Amino acid sequence: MKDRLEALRVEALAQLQEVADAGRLNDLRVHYLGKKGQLTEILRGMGGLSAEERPVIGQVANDVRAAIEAVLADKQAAFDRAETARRLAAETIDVTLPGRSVATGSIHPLTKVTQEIEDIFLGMGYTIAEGPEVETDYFNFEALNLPKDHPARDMQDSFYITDEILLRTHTSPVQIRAMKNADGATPLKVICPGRVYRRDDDDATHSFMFHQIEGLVVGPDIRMSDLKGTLLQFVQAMYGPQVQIRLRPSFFPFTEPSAEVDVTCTQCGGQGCRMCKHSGWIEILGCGMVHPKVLEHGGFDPEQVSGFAFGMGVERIALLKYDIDDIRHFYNNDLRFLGQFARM
Ligand code: 2NL
Repeated sequence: MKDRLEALRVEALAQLQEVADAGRLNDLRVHYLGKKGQLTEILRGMGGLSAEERPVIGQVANDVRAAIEAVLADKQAAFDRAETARRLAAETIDVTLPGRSVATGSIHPLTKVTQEIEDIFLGMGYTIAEGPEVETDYFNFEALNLPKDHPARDMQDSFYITDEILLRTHTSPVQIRAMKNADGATPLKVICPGRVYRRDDDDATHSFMFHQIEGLVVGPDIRMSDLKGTLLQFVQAMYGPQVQIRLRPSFFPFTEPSAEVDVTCTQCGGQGCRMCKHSGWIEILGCGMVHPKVLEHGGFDPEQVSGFAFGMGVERIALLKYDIDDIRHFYNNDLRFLGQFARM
């Protein structure tokens, strides 16, 4: 039995020397040391040994097992090292390569301009109010003193959903709601940004949907001079301290008196150029003193308080600010256009 064990040791070590890969190494491990392996096979005969022989043979079997295990472990370690080296070579990472940059979006120019206008009025103590884009005839027209036969109320000019419900044509209804919510408390200072809708054929300067920002102040002794000073503050914050304004008489059903406001041309400074059609002035908004009937609809007594209001088109302000020639650029979502407003 001892001879068989020694023969097994010689054979096993010889075979292990030849092993060239980890798979074959494992096969040999099973073949010699496994549960049904050669060593176990020989040791089955231990039962037939005498009490003196048994510890001697047991010692030899342990030596043989230890010798085979030692070579197995050496070989395994060598294969592991080789595998690690192979992977290190194959999986080399060049940490000096620049990273992949993540494509970032940018804020839409209309959003930027809206936020800029909001910030200017927030700085003057105004709050921001928003309201529904689907409105009733009452809030969109009636409360604003637009008579039943006014052209804006025509099916041709507004998007009606029913006889009484339509897409708002301006953000003024939000201001009516703001007045009602104030419940007679003054001063009320609010601006209302949002989308508005008018039935128009789209062209370079018109769109069926556009953005408006309206402002409203109500309080005791609010005057035209307050309106003019506020608008001067606004345009100088928006376009620079050198910009001047002028008011021209105009008409809106919801204000009396009413005016249109021009700024000195943002392009030429008032000298005259293509943009201001050589007049030196550019119209940017409409305004006026809130009509007494509109104050009443808002829950205020026109004998006790007065107010001013103004409204501007965000697209128009943005066209002028960035010298853009066609309003449709704002809606096409062409990244070559939008990308120009990244971090500007
Ligand atoms: C324009 C002119 C304007 C108003 C809007 C207004 C709102 C209330 C009462 C009185 Cl609740 N007025 N809004 C007043 C004057 C002009 O907009 O050309 N917008 C683009």
